[in-house]
Amino acid sequence: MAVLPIRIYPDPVLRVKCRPVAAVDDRLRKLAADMVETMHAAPGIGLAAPQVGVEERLAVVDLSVGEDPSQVHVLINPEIVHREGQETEVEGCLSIPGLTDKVDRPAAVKIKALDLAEKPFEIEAEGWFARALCHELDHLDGVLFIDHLRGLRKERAKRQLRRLVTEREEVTA
Ligand code: K1U
Ligand code: ZN
Repeated sequence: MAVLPIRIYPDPVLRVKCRPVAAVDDRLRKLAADMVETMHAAPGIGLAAPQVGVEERLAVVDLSVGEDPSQVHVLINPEIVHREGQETEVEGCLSIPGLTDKVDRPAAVKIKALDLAEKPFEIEAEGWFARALCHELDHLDGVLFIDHLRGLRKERAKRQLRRLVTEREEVTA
């Protein structure tokens, strides 16, 4: 297994609508394992394939951040089939380090996906689990949490993002 480099905004791969996974083979199983290791190392509660430069519909979520193996979820070709209610919490993104803001998300969701044995399964999630799943599924469509901000929050985030991008350019120059 390996810790992969995480792509950072404004990397164009973060804006791609990812293609469905065609087959669960050794390559995909290794990618999923590497993504779990990368999420734990970050540390984070989720990670989507485009964040490691892969334009395929694969995401991992673990609210225990490596503490409880039973909470590791690998989702292949996931879809939201039901959403309910609304909650607002502050969230961040491993691809936008240094920026957090309040985001409205469904309070509960039902997700359909394939597991690593290519078997369909459903997850019913609420609270932070639902939030993490929605955040990761957004990544698969090239959507970032900043896209959910409106009004003054959006303007403030745009200013902060410009500053973060400039700071990174200075560091990498
Ligand atoms: O996809 C990502 O960028 C990962 C992101 C997921 C996420 C965060 C907050 C709300 C919804 C989804 C993160 O994991 S950011 C780091 C984080 O939230 C965290 C890190 C360590 C312990 C607990 C949380
Ligand atoms: Zn993210």
